[in-house]
Amino acid sequence: MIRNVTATKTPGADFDAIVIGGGFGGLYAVHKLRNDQGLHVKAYDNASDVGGTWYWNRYPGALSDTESFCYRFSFDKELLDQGSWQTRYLTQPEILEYLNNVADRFDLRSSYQFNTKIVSTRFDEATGLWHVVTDKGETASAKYLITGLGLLSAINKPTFCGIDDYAGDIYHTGAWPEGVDLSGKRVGIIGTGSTGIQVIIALAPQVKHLTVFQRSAQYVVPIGNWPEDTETIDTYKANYDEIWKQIKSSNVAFGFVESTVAGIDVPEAERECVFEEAWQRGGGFRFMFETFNDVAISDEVNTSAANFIKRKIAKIVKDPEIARKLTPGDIYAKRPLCATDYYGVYNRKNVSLADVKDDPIAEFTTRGIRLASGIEHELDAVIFATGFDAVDGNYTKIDIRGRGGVTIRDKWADGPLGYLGMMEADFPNMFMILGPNGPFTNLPPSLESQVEWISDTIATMEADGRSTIEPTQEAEDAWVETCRTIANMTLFPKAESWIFGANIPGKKNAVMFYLGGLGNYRSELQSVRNSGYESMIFD
Ligand code: N01
Repeated sequence: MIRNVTATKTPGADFDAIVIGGGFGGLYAVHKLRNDQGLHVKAYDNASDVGGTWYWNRYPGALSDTESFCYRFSFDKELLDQGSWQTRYLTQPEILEYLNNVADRFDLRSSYQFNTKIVSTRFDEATGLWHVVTDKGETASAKYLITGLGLLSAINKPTFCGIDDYAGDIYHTGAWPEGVDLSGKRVGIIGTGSTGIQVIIALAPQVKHLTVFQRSAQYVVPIGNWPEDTETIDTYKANYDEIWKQIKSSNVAFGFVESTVAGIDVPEAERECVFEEAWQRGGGFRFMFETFNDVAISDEVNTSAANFIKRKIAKIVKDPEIARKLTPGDIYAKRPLCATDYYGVYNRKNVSLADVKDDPIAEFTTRGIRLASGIEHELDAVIFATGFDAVDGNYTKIDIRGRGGVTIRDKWADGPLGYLGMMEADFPNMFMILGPNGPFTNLPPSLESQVEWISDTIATMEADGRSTIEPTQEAEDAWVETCRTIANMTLFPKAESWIFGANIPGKKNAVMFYLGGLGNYRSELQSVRNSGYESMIFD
């Protein structure tokens, strides 16, 4: 339903709610608050249209690694029935088209002001309102502030000596311009995470020469991106009630049943068979979580999985020296990667691998990149696939001030920490979608859960005539401690990755996620609601 809203319900405010962000989270928040609840909502996005992450990440090969049937919203049966796709995974243009359709279907664009950055937001204790200021100097006020700034959207672009003297083109995958043609060029790529491996696979057949600057070798399993026919898609549609029920009660929410078998109880030879089947089925999360329930918990089972992948690398990559460089030395505990024949790319004559852990990048020259050993790679273009300042990167760019003028930057000086991944003590009526200490999953079902909880909470406040809500500091500290305890039961903290902020020089390492799974997370949200929000302070 699309509702026409004419006036604010909040005296003295321009709007009832301000939403920042036009990705999955922001769009759903506008829909829930405006169309379902009849609130007067204003939304902003820096981009020229909807899409969020999928608006900016238009790099060659961009693909979701969540299967097509569940990389979408679940809240609208008709929208689910309209869904269509070609292959097991959605490409970036397909996801962007999907989000555009969602925006059309629910008339969401009419609430948005695009090409507009929010530069500051301030909570006024006297009026109980949030005030935002845009980069154009406009101001607006509202009772509720909902931030859908993106978990992985503030780009990380490391600086290198001499970069300004480089005569070629430089691109970052997270801000990819339209109309780039790299065919026939000598291209360098820095970074081999989920993004880098997709770009490498897509560009290798197009460019004259591709030089991969790899700092950490990666465990990559096949993605299994085969075509999906109408019959298969119809079967998903016919079973969506059970599918979404399962997803929302699962851990990683990737649309498969996670293993309940402990690998530690299974002989090594049998583990090998299970890993081989998973390798054939494809999917990074499937390989880590559908095989055994302790790949990311038990050192021994993790080593089995890692050794299995290492043996695959040795088999696939023809040059033993390149295979050696591609073989990871650390544990298998980053967000799992998957792609189509990643290691096979290195058998191509036009692809070379520079191990910049052994021989670091010393500087950019006018012609390319020089390594510490003195080797210079001449390049027409360099791609930074160097990832994101995850979770808080976009928050700390905005001057966000809560009670007493406390800034979010100060609050997060020891790393971004929050209550239920959505709220902060001293920041009343501010709701973050995918904020710190939220679930680590396939994101659409998690952010749907959050937006629905936010919307219920706001509805309760309005029904009860409340002015403000915020968590107690004790509740927030206890939630952060829960996140820490759960994370320490896994192997994830032992690997250096963006999950704990380790990829950004100078960023404090922090437990930024709730690794207890979506099902348990949803139960936690339910119990906060059922308790009458006893962990909250109301005004
Ligand atoms: O970023 P990353 P990403 N010199 O941080 C290297 C989601 N996503 O954009 O590992 C040299 O993982 C860095 O090296 P190292 C998904 O959640 C999903 O690839 O730190 N190298 C690493 O290789 C994913 O996990 C999809 O040693 C430098 C790379 O850059 C998340 O986004 C697709 C460097 C960064 O890897 C982030 O993935 C894409 C330096 N100074 C993204 N600085 C899908 O759905 C960094 N690196 C498939």
